[in-house]
Amino acid sequence: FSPSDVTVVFVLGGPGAGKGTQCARLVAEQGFTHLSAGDLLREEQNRPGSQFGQLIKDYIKDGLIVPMEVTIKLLENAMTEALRQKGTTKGRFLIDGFPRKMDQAHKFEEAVCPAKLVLFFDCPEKVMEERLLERGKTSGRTDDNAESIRKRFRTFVETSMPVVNFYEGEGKVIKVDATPTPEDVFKTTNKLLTEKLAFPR
Ligand code: UP5
Ligand code: MG
Repeated sequence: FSPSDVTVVFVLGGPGAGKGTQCARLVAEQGFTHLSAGDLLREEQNRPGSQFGQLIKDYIKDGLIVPMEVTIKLLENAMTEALRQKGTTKGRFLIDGFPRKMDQAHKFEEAVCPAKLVLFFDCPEKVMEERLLERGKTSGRTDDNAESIRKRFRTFVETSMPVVNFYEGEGKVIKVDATPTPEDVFKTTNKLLTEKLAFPR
């Protein structure tokens, strides 16, 4: 995809920081297409005949990062499909929960499309843990339990935070405090993102 046609915003933040919640609102407000890497992986895991089903299942339960070939292909296909459905070559995408590792960031930008901005939802582990345990009562997600949550936090700190720091160095990160109410987080996010997209520097 050409960056003159396609705007990519990576949406990062720890497990339970509120990436999905905020993306849903940005779709309603700003006409982005929302692609959650985690949701795409869970869909692929359940697709009959998928050769990656068991692998994805094991990685997610252990809070580990699925090999990037799988995730990047799913994202690329979903982007193509979204544009096809809209009958256009131009679009704006929120890529939620990806890249989670430095090599994924490089590979995606090289093979698919460079990222314009990174939204980073900053949230203390204590708050994220409470949210995930609460959601775990009804979510059915195999990783919303105390043990998997601990592993997810660890992967985030050790492997995914360096990605945020890298883009910070590139001046591309919009950092938002994710602890207020969803409504207040959204107001801040929407304002900062609109400004940055209009005036990139
Ligand atoms: N909530 C949200 N905002 C709130 C607020 N401001 N105040 C109070 N409550 C708030 O929110 C989580 C919960 O908190 C919800 O109940 C919500 O109502 C509440 P959500 O918006 O779902 O947060 P999000 O950041 O999206 O949390 P999620 O659990 O989806 O984050 P993860 O990053 O852990 O999950 P993801 O689906 O992205 O990845 C899952 C796994 O897939 C990874 O661990 C990994 O194994 C695998 N994966 C890869 O391997 N590669 C990838 O590229 C992506 C994923
Ligand atoms: Mg999510």
